[in-house]
Parts: sequence; C-alpha cells; structure tokens
Amino acid sequence: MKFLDSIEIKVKAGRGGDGVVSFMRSKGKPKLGPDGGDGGTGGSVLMVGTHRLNTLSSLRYRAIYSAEDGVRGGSKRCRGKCGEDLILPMPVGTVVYDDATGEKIGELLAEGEELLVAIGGRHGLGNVHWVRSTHQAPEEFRPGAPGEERDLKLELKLLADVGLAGFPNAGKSTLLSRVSAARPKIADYPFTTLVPNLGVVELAGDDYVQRAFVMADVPGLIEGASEGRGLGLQFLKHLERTSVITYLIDVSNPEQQPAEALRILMDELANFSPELAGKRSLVVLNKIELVEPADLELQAQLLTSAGHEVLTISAVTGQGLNNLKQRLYTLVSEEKHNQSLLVDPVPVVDMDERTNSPHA
Ligand SMILES: Nc1nc2c(ncn2[C@@H]2O[C@H](COP(=O)(O)OP(=O)(O)OP(=O)(O)O)[C@@H](O)[C@H]2O)c(=O)[nH]1
Ligand SMILES: [Mg+2]
Repeated sequence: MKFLDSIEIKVKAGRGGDGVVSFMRSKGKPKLGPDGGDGGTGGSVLMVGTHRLNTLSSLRYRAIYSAEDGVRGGSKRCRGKCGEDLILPMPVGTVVYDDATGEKIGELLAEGEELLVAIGGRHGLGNVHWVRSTHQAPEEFRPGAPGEERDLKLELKLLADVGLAGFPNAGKSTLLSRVSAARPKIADYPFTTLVPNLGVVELAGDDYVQRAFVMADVPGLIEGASEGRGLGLQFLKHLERTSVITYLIDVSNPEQQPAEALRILMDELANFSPELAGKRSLVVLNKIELVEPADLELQAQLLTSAGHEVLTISAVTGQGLNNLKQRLYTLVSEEKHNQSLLVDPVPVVDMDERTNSPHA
C-alpha cells in the first residue's frame, strides 16, 4: 500500500555575478578614477504551497532545478542584473528534507506558504570599492560567490482525489492497476480488497507540468453495508476528502441492471454520509467487451437520461481507459479550482522586489 509519494531532486541557486575592474576614460587622457560595477546576486530556489497540485509527479521528469545566475558588473559603475529566483509550486503538505543529512528543512502547510531551499550566491564587488587616497587605481575586485546546491528529498502524504465505489468484483482493483503503478490484489471472488489502496494516475504532460491525480480503490460495497453487511462502510471515510466519486459497475452482470446497481450504491453512500453522496460523480460501466454493443448502448442511455454522466470501459482490454483518465482529471481540476476559490490564492511574486535585495 503506497500512501506516501516521495521523490529526490537537486536544487541549485544561481551564482553571483562578478565585480569588474574598470576605469573612467576620456579621449587622449590617462586613466581617471575606477568605475567597475558590482555583479548581481544569484537567484534563489523557493518552493510555494498550492492546493492545485496533489502529487509530486510534476517533479518526476527533471533531476535538477536551477535558478538564474547574476550578471557580472559593467563599467561606469553599472550593477549587473540579479538572477531570477526559481519558484517551484508544491502540493500543500509537502515535507522537505536535506537528502544528505536527513535534516528536515521545512514543510508547506498552507496555500502560498514559501520555503527557501537554496540561497542565491553573493554578488561580486567592482574595483570602485577599493579606491583610497593613496590607492587611486585599484585592480582589486571580488568575484561572485557560487549559489547554494542541495540534494532534497520530498515527501507527501497522498490524499485521494477520486474514489472508486462499486460492488465486489466490479473490477475496481483491476482498474486501479491499469491506470497507476499500484498493484492491488485482483481475484474473481468478492471482497478481495480488504483495505483501501491508493495509486497515482499520471497523464501525458510536458516536462514541467505533469498532470496527475490520486485514485483510491476501496473494498466492495453491498446492499445493507451501512448496517454492517459485508465489510461495512467504515473504509468510506478514506473517500471523504476526494473530489470525485466514480461508481464502477459490472455491466455484464445478468442478475443486476446497472441502474439498479447504481441506486443501491448511491443509497449506501448516502447512509454513510450525505456529503459523500453529494459529491461530483461519474458512472463507469466496466467489462464492456462481454456485452453486445446494442445492449451496452441501451444501458448507458438509460443512465444518461436519468441525469448521470456515463463512460464505458474494459479494465481488462484497456478500451476507454485513456478517455476515463482525461475526464477524471478534468473533473478533479474543476472541483479543485472551486475549492481553491475558498482558500487564499497563491500570491503573485514580485521578482524585482525580491531579487533587488542582495543576500550579501
Ligand atoms: N472480462 C472482464 N473481466 C474483468 C474486467 N475488469 C475486471 N475483471 C475481472 O473481474 C474480477 C474482479 O476484479 P477485481 O478488480 O478484483 O474486482 P474488485 O472490484 O476490486 O473486487 P473486490 O476487491 O472484491 O471488491 C477479476 O477476475 C477481474 O479479472 C473487465 O473489464 N472485463
Ligand atoms: Mg478489489
């Protein structure tokens, strides 16, 4: 059972820009005074908490995260530009450790909370700083200092975004194993799953914004579960913080129409918690390769006309799984967006203000 997402990355702050040695010049005249400017401070690496992410998947495809170097100074006392900070959005709840020492650096507990993980290099000094009455043509300068480099280990306790509710044998564990790296036990007898399993479902994305959500497979429900039949309902508390409930139904079961199965599942959830039953939901008909297309169409239509959103899949052949992942991701994002409107949004970081204050 994997309830913890964890990843190792390297962060590298920018190097400070060198100071320079330079002298004022005027045509035909010897060197006047020194005018070598300072370098810019190197950019730092910061993390900021956001509720919009729920896994560490977005960090999976790059090993090093570097902030920008400061620029070297110029003549005429010109100061080099400071390197821009690198700001990494992190799911709220991420705990950050120094991977070399195991020391905990900090954690992101709230939307917009910031954590400095690598400090930008000190800026260099130009030769103007060394001028004295007895030392009019200084050749001294200070180079920029390297930025801090650190190996980090990040850990996040996973919370499910999507919960699978279904009768025993509907194929919940099979579905989870097909769309994530989770490997729950699968078997053709009821109540194979005794404890919830979580899996991270990743969608194709570019190398920075990896789209992902967390799916929870829970034990099967049966009629009367709210009165303690089967495995009861206590495990449903794991679904209370999900954004979307997926009702997974075996459409090939000759003994039960999907509409009837759905009614029972929804009633049981409502008995456990009206809030849970009122969540955004999707009805997924599974094992479609076992039924006639015309029959499937009819069953889906019955549910659609009753106001449900219906998708059809086969967890065994893989049919419809990409579509399901995309749709669930969209629903989760919409629900999260609605939830994040209730919390403070991530503040817009003013780069100039930040990088103009030298860390020297
Ligand atoms: N033909 C077919 N069989 C499937 C499909 N999905 C799952 N199964 C089979 O259905 C049986 C039950 O699958 P599980 O994934 O264990 O079902 P579950 O919903 O997790 O069951 P519980 O853990 O007992 O609640 C297994 O034999 C699976 O191979 C499908 O799309 N088509
Ligand atoms: Mg199972």
